[in-house]
Amino acid sequence: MAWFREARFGLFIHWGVYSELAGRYDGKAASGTGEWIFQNAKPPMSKYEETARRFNPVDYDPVAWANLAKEAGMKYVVITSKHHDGFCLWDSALTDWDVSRTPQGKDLLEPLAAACKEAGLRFGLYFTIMDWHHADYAPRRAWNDLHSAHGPPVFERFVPYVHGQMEEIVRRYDPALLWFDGEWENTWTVEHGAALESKLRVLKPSIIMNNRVGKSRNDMAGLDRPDVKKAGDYGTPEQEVPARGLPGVDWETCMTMNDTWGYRLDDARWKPAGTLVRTLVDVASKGGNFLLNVGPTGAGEIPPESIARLKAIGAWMSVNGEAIYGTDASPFERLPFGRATRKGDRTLYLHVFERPAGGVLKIPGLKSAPQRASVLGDSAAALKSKITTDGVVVSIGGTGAADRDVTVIKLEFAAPFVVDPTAALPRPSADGTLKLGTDDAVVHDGTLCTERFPTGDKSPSLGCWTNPKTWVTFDAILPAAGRYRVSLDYACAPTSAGSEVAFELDGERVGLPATTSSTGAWSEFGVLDLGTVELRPGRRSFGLRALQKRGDGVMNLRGLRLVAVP
Ligand code: FHN
Repeated sequence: MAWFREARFGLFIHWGVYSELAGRYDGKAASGTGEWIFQNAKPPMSKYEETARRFNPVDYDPVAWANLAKEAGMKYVVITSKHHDGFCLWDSALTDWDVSRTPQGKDLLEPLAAACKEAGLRFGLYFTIMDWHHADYAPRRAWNDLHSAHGPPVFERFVPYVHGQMEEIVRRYDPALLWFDGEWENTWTVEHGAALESKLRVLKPSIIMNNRVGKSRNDMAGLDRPDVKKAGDYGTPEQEVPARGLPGVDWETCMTMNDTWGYRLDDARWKPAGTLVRTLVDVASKGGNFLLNVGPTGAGEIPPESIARLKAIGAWMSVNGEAIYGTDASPFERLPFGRATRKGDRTLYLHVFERPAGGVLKIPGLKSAPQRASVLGDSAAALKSKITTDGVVVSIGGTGAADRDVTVIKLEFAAPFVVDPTAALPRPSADGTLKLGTDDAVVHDGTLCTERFPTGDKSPSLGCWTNPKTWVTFDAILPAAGRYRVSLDYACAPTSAGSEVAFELDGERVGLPATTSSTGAWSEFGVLDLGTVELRPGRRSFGLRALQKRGDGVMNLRGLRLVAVP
């Protein structure tokens, strides 16, 4: 895993005949992501197959793709050799549902493998188990009209097809990594995964495989399931950064730049480049890799919006890459200004998201004085730092880096640094009030979005709580025992009034569930009383779970407030 851990950042490419459809079928926009169009628009497979005759990537420039990944600071590339529609980007001896049906009839993987090698990038292949095209894949899609004469699918005839195709692509392209997917339907079993994994380990012992070769991921989140033996080499959280990383295992968050993996002409919901830089930093600070996706068009063009973002990330990485590559997770549970990464125990990188007023950065919990402090990109100039009873402070004002998305401060130590990881966890104020805001929240089993009402407001709220399985915790330090009244600062539109939430203390439910009422709108906030709790001193964890969602969302949550009561 050494190169993978060093790399930290890679390019995901979703490309296939669906890219030619660009999210539209029969003159209408289909729902969902571009690469799922066969499942969502449900064309007969015989019609869908015609797309291959139009898939003519005249603008495909694999050298430019590899160079773009390199310029972005990425160290590996993973391309879809075959997605769920079963279409192969290479000329497979085991099917003709492949590049041989396209106007050019050319292998599309080989030139990219060569270009990556030339650019010094590791080459990886995505491969799906689920195959909507194959006659023996089960369950067969009812609108696949090609196999009526074939009789019902026999999955055990499909398994050798997977093995055969894997052998083809591993022997032909010698990939460093295999990115499995589509393993979640019941027909693919733990045993199928284990057999494929061991075969591949013999074929190429150094190959890295993700956990989706077997059945050990938890839901779509990609976390390892405790009840199933671990499969593959690393976990695959998708479209999310696990709140505390995945301690003890290697992992990689894969993410789109807009809302689709495969190209959709109408998807303009691009994340700003600065957000993507912060996500990369967030992932690295939790010890993971970031696999960022592009969906080229059927003609083979990476959308200009993706190119612009990759270049912007690359500009940041060219200055700050040393704070990402080969780093370890942050020693701090929380930092008020951003994130940290480290190299061993003598180098700390502080990723400053919020520049401190007055230019003095406080690092609560850092108990060792650095020998040297500097800003990446301007390492010649040493910054002043000193140790205080609350941690180290570094003067970063006037470093000339104020306008960057994330400024990185490097701290070097003469001896191993010492950290109190929980120093920045919230504590009650002198009047006995403990205010927990969205910055203190840890979101589990899904993602919530951050919204500000009105725009620019200092206290953001957590919204988009459409998945009732998603839940939130707040951790805090209580210096003494006490009795506290608990309430939520929340908003709820009339259509969602009546959602139920439960309050938990250290993982145990406390009191009766509370029911939301309308606060007038998602942008108007009110108070929801959760009752009174007795708290022991020390670290306490407060949880909020949705028991019932009414309408669009559970609530917009701006914070949790505990007020000491006699
Ligand atoms: O269904 C796919 C999806 O199309 C896309 O390929 C992502 C990438 O991780 N994986 C699947 C869902 O988990």
